[in-house]
Parts: sequence; C-alpha cells; structure tokens
Amino acid sequence: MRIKKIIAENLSEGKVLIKKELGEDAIILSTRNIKNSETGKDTIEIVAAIDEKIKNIPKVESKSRTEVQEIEKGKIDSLIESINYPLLRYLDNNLSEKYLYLKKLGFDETFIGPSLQALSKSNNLDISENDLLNSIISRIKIENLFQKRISRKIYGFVGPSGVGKSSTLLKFAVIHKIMNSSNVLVIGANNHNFGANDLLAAYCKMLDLNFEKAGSEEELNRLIENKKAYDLILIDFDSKSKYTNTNLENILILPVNSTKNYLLTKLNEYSSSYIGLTGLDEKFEIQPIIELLINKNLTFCFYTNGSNIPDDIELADVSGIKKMILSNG
Ligand SMILES: Nc1nc2c(ncn2[C@@H]2O[C@H](COP(=O)(O)OP(=O)(O)OP(=O)(O)O)[C@@H](O)[C@H]2O)c(=O)[nH]1
Ligand SMILES: [Mg+2]
Repeated sequence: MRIKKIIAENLSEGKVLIKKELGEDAIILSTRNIKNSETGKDTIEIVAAIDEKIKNIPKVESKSRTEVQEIEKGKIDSLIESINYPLLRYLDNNLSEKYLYLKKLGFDETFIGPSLQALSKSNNLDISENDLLNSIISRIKIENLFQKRISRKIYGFVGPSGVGKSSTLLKFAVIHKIMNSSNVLVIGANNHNFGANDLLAAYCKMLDLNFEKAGSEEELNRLIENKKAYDLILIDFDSKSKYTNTNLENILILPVNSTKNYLLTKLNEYSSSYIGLTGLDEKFEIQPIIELLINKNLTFCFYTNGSNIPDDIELADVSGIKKMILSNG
C-alpha cells in the first residue's frame, strides 16, 4: 500500500492532485483544514492511499445491457443445442447430417451413436439418407406367420393385460382359416379374468372357430397332447400366465404406443419367439420399439390397427415400417 499526503487550496483541487499522484482507485483516509504558515491562507491537508494489488488488476470492460443479453442468449442457445443434440459437437459434417436426420425421425442417441459408428467403420459415409434408413430397417428380423406351415404349429398369445391379446388371436385364427383353410383350434387359458374364456368361446362360435377351455396347466398339457388333428392351435393366455411347453411358441403382444422403459420391462417379463404390435390406428411413435427390435434381435410379425375381426391386422413388412418411421419425420 502506498500512502501520500498533499496540501491543496480546497477539497476538489486536492482530489484532482490525489488522482494524478495515486490513480483513480486511490482512497482518501483523512482531511484536515490547516493555515499556510507563510501566506496565512486556509488550505486543506489530504492523506490518501492506494493498494498496489488493486491498482494492477486489469479493468473489466463494462458491457451494455444489449451486449450482455446477446452473450446470454448465445450461451443459452448452445446449452439447448448440447441438450437436444449431445453428439453434434463430436461429429464431422458428414456424420452430423446423418445424426440430425435420424434425430428428426425420432431415434435416440443410444441407438444413433452405435449406428453412426458402424457407418463410419464400414467407410460408407456417402450413403444417402434414404439408404441409411433402409439399412436400419433391414436389421429388423421379420417373419410372415400368416403362411401355412407343413408341421402343426402351436402359438401362445402372451402379454400385459388389455393390450389386445384375445382380439389379435381371433384375427390371426380367422386369417388362417380363410387364407390357408387351416384346421384351427382356439384354447381359452385365461383363468385370471372372470368370464374371459366364456367370452372367447362366444366369439369363436360367432366366427365358426373350434374352441376348448383349459382351466389348468394339466388340462392345457392334455389338450396339446391330444388335439393332434389340428394344424394350428392358438392359446389365449392371461397377463399372469407363465406356462411353458416345448411345442409352444409365444407371440408377445405389445401396445405400440409405449415408452422404451415399458417395452423393455415387458420384454424381460414374457418369454416369446415373436412380437406383434397393437394400436397402430391411434397416435404412436414407432422408434422405441424399432430400436428394441434391432438391439434385442426380436422377430416382428404383424400389427393391428383397429378392433375389426379379421380386417384390422397387417403383416409386418419393410415398406410399412418405413412409412411409420417417416410419418414421424
Ligand atoms: N383401437 C384399437 N383397439 C384394439 C386393437 N387391438 C385390440 N383392441 C381393443 O382393445 C381392447 C382389449 O382387447 P383384448 O383383446 O380383450 O385384450 P387382452 O390383451 O386380451 O385383454 P386381457 O385378456 O383382459 O388381458 C378391446 O376392446 C379390443 O377391441 C387395435 O389395434 N386398435
Ligand atoms: Mg384376453
């Protein structure tokens, strides 16, 4: 700290002298009125000080309100961008375009990241957006379960409650009966919901389908064992059923309008060979299930888009899936 004492005619002249000697940041410690011993005039004695450390701190440029607002807006914009497009800053121009395209279509970073990595590794960076989407769809396993099989087939319809298991089973049964002249048996094994088997029996009667009821796992075993004359047996389970049989292949019915977490939980809960989706006549996003079908190597078979039996069921196919993905873009 430097301290300076000066004598001036008045306070304002003294302040000017202090600033000249010590600089703008000087602070006045004391002032005292004294008489000049030679001239007898009234003068003022000022003691001031400056902290050298403060003096050496570089001055901060003051910014106008608009400048500050612009800086803040820039920061917020880049923060929003890094939240919405977290991978963008790590990608070169070519990959950024593809990233933004897949993002626009509704895919998640956890899916886009590895897809772009694979693209980069395969040195296929010139691929068009359309081909990129086709290559993603080609990774989905699709199987046509409407085709007639040579051997007897037994399918169980499993899944959460109220997702459309029974109605999908009925659509599936009628399609096989009409298209393939299959000899179909429907087995009601929903022993959790009161009256569910009776309701299914009534539907089967209306649709001219053969029906049997299995009130227990033993009864179901017996029916599977004995009903060899049927070339297609379809079993309607309840959401709690965990029945297994080596002759049985399960079709897991899931509502398309679901979050990724819900779909993941249900995939872990039910063992199944195939996936069927319901509710495609309502608002939905197909991307979460597409990502899971690919990542979990599941087999997608059909989807339903309404309650009409048997009309509102479609086979899963590449062009249908593409249309669904693009309708979100
Ligand atoms: N809009 C629409 N409704 C559907 C579709 N699939 C099924 N439903 C309706 O969803 C409701 C439930 O269907 P169910 O077949 O009884 O469902 P579930 O899974 O067997 O139900 P629980 O046996 O009670 O577990 C019914 O009213 C069906 O008509 C679909 O694709 N779109
Ligand atoms: Mg049911």
